[in-house]
Amino acid sequence: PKQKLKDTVTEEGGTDDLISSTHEAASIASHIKYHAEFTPLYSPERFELPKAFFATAQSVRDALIINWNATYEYHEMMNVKQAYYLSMEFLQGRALLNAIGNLELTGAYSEALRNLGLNLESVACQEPDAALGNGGLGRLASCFLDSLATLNYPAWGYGLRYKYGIFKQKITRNGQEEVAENWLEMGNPWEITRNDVSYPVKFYGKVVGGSDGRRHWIGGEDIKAVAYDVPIPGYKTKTTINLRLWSTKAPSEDFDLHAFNAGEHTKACEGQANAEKICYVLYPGDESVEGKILRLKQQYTLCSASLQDIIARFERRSGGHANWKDFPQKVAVQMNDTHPTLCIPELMRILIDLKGMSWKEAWDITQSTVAYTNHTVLPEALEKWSLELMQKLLPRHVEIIEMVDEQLICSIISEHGTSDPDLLEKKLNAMRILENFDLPASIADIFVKPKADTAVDLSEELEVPDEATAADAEDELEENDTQKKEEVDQEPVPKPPKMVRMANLCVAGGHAVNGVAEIHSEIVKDEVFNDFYKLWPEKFQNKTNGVTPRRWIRFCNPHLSNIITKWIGTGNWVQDTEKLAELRKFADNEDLQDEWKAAKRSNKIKLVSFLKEKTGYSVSPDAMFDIQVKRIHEYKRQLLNILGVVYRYKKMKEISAVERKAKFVPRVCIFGGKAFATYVQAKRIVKFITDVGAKINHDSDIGDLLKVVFVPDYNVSVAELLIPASELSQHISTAGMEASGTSNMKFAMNGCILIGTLDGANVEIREEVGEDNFFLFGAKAPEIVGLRQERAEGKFVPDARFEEVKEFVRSGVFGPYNYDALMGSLEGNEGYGRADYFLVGKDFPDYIECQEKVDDAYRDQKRWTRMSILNTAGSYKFSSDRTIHEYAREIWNIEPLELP
Ligand code: T68
Repeated sequence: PKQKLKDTVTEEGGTDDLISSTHEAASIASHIKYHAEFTPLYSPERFELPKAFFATAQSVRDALIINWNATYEYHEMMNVKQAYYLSMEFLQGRALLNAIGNLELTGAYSEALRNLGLNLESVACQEPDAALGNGGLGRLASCFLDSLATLNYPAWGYGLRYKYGIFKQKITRNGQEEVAENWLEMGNPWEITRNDVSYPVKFYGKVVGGSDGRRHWIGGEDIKAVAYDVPIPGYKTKTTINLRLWSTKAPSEDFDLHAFNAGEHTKACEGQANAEKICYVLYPGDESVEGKILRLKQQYTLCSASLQDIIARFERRSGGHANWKDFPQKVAVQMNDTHPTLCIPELMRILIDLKGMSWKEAWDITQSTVAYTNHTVLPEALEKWSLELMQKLLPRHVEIIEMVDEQLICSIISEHGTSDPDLLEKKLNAMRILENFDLPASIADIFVKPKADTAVDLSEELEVPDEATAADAEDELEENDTQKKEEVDQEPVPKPPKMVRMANLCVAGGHAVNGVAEIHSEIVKDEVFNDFYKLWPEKFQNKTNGVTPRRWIRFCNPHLSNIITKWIGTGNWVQDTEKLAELRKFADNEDLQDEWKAAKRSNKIKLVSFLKEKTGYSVSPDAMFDIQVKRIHEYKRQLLNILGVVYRYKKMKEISAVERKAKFVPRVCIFGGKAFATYVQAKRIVKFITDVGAKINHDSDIGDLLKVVFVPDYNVSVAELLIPASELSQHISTAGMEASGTSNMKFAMNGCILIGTLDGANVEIREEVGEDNFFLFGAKAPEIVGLRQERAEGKFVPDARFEEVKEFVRSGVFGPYNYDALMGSLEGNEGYGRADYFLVGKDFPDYIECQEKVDDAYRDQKRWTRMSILNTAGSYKFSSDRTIHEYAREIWNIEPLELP
């Protein structure tokens, strides 16, 4: 019989919560060998690591497929309500260790590979990260899938199968350089191509009225979306849900054989190339018109293919007698940010034009089905599309959006009345979906004295767009651009372009709107969408983010996990994180403290060799590991961190070696993160950090007292190594600007202490771990507007230490690079724009004083370890299981369904 010794600590500090039987390992080994031979992707001669990874992954996939099929069949049979998470991004990372961990087969695989002369960890390292996302938003989607499966919810994810995910970041003497990463080059063992699941998707063309009274959209460009399924296993459950990713192709009849045979090879392949390029890259640069069109095509492909698939499933499960009123009782669609907003007009279009429903019926169904999550309050990040562009690409959707806009106008009027036309106009301008768009005639009439600029041009409003094709749409848009530029030369006041505000459409079209942390959801209600909140208070909710404790502690930090299991007395904190709170009672226990420190140290030692390999820098595991890893963005204030480091360095240089040792705690300051390729200021920050590192790390006066390391190509796998090894982590955004943050949760879970502002989920983390166990500094969200105002009025007097540090940077100590633009952005310097919009100067003194408190706390290792334990204990709330339960109950209205 199989002997499973659960929750056993292995010699190495163990990866196993399950020791396999010899029999199980032998059967896995032969399965791996089978795949190496009969599902070959490599030459037969050698069984080397890349091939071993593939064969191992294929053997795991077989197990996943069995569970995937069983789950699918059961859901199909039970016909329960299902949730669909639509996201342009899924940042999955590697799948192998996660899958075998969830299947409780880590021990067995480890032994099987050992018997084949290999080591599980080295095999796992062969897998490229699936990096189909930019950052927090994409990673959140992946954590949600893990929780949905683990909690047995009937749910699927829908996304796009980008050929190139996020770029690979190279750090050179110029700072960041981007290189395309072809993650599919060696094949993807986890995906299942569904050649039988594809849907037509069209663009451009025209809309005509049919004899049946319906509107018909005749497409100008047709492609098809093909399904690729990625099985998502739950932890210790059979439930295996699906992530369905769409890839785009031209319909097969699109290949022009005649042209090809006539020697016009490029022309013959044009259709194929055009269709395939839609799924080429994650977030294509959208500064050009072509880039914008491509991004909108991506968004529409996701929405259209997913909805066609969802509807086909609904119809099939209804056994050919679809009762459309039941649709919202069977389907919930969650839009991850505004990127899938087109779901709203697309569902309306399908219901009205194809299923023959009335506007009212279709609207009720759509509203009860879709919901929207907001992830940002930065005004420049709220998505808007040019109406002109959208009208060319999606003419029928624009008609529908105009109707929704009209309907919204009516709601606004009934809320505010017409007695105060100025107020009404203000509300309409702020809330309408269509921006810079005249009022429809019927509505303009209600203004007692219609103003000249709100007078109606009916012809423009109701005009049916001309037929357009892909090629002339692009030409025309560019022509219009030039025309506009010429017009600008003559006309003093150009008309602002008409835009579609996607967030407003989401709020109007969905039944729920949620923020991702309490403070963020309050800002959503009180500021960004305040007018909507007053109109529909019942729609607004909070769903504080969470992270999966499987990937983010159990599998990435087995050593600490085993200690936790031992002290709590059970391993089921991995599913029920509330149990972590029981660690509180042992926070001062010396034995636990010793074990805790040993785990941290072993993780630090692992990181030391990784850093050496990736950067060439040697760092001491005795120093405090202080980490800031996240996308490089001015509001996240990596600049505040590095200026703090520079200040520390300057102070170190001003005193004797003996004083230096007494005054400063040795630190390794680690940075990581990618800057958007066209974000110039963010790239300067990367360059600055690497220059500071190059100087300090070679300064023999300083030695191990201070090191600065920029880890290149930060991604999910790198995070899995960094987070368990960190002791202090920085979450220092300007208050009110970080919606939530999720790495803060991962760090706290792994016993890392946070230094941060009262922003995003920091607020709730601090509440849970306790004020004494969080290093708080900085201005509070409600003060920010006033502080910016003060600056603008020239009333802000910067602290002398801030002036000193900037001066030091400008003096050239960090090399020949010209830092004027970077330092200038922190001053009222006109040439550099926003005059310290992110308030680095304001928070600097408080920040460096807080960092001194960090040093003091670290000197007392007992105190520090206690703080560390209390961070893990207090992190129980931040499991994505909790978040998913809340979405399921309060937005989707779905129930778990466990396989019998
Ligand atoms: C992040 N947003 C928030 N956006 O910044 C972060 N945006 O506070 C939050 O924790 C996280 O979402 C999850 O809620 C993003 O990551 C993007 O990546 C993004 C991508 C494309 C367009 C706009």
